[in-house]
Amino acid sequence: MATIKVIGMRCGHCVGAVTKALEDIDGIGNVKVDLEKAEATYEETGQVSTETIEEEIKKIGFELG
Ligand SMILES: [Cu+2]
Repeated sequence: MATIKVIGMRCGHCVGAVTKALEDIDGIGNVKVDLEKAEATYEETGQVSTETIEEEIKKIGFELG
């Protein structure tokens, strides 16, 4: 289980967008996003780099904390 900070989420739509973006990355599964904590947790089901995660999060308008 890994935890990342995601900056910029304001509502359930943001949570949904971040959840989907992370779920769509190969090597990531079981994503849970917490709006109040500004955190996402996930399981690593394969090799995935922080750069890949950062890129996908930025694409949809958020930043890693
Ligand atoms: Cu939102």
